[in-house]
Amino acid sequence: MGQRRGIHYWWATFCVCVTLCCVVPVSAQIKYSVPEQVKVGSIVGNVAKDLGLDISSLEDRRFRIVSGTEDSQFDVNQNNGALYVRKNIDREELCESASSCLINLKMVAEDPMEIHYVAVEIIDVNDHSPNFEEEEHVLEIAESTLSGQRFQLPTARDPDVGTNTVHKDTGEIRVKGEIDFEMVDVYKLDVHATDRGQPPMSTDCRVIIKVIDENDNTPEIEVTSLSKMVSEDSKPGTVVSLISVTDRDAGLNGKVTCSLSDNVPFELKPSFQDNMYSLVLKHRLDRESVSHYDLEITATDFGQPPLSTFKTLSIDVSDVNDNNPEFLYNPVELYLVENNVPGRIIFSVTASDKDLDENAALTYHIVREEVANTRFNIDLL
Ligand SMILES: [Ca+2]
Ligand SMILES: [Ca+2]
Ligand SMILES: [Ca+2]
Ligand SMILES: [Ca+2]
Repeated sequence: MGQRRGIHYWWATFCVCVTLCCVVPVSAQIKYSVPEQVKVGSIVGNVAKDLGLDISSLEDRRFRIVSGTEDSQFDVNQNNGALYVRKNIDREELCESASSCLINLKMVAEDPMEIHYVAVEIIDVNDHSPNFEEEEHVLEIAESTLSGQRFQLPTARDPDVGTNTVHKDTGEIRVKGEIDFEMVDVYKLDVHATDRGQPPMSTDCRVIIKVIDENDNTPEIEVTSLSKMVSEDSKPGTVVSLISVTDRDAGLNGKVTCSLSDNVPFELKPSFQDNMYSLVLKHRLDRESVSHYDLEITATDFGQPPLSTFKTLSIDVSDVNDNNPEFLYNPVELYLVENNVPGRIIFSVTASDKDLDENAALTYHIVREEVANTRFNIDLL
């Protein structure tokens, strides 16, 4: 039993000795900060002094940085213990978009061996301006777009961090008034993206907003000339009216076709000029049949859905003396009793005329009397 306790004691002592022999002093971490792009050779801090090392023995103890590659941004001066910038520091290259950029350095001194960890925080400098994905951005919006509607702009990126960059979610264009293709069909804006660095940096992006036409205008009919009175003996082909149609929309939305009401002796003929029509007589007229026409002209665009407008032209047919008077009874045969006193009305005849006004005003004459020495006279009643 006593021998067994002795073995345990020996083993415990051995373990403690081994552990103590492997212990290397490790200091609490020291942290420096340095801005990126600082001049090569700049002193970050006196690391030997801050670690409490004897500066005169640094060279003998081969005090050095052991972490990282040979390409390290930092080195230590063994003569004075200063940690200095060995090559240009680019925070964006080292840490990309990380908000905090920390470089950990492992430093050793030999005889006796000491290990120290030093952290260097790289402070961002506003050395990049925001950059748009494209120099020119084309945006197409319908002219019916309501005020307040938002459109995302191309993203501007800035590799810096914090206030030196731009927020990736910002950059919207908001409609703040009425969009009317017929007033303005294209807007050209220069959008300015600025970071909040000191000093701020900015860049521009040309934004071209193309307004897409919609069929929001009905065609308009303008009567440039009109003969309100057309003689009934006018020849077919006689121009009665000139009409122009317009539509403020573009493309098919502004292309217009014109039509005329059916069953009328008129027709619309397109002119050699765009959107001009002549209203011409198609057949001969007869005032005695139809003395007045209300012609309805319809102008319709090719939009989807199409829009139409209407106009009514009133045309009177003027009379021409193209009808002979006609007696109500012809011939008339009558019997007359003898011994009539002069002036006595013995008979009345009636004739009518389908024409109008003077063309229908009748006078009566006796044109032939076979009995000699006229005994009859005819007067208007
Ligand atoms: Ca930067
Ligand atoms: Ca920036
Ligand atoms: Ca339109
Ligand atoms: Ca239209």
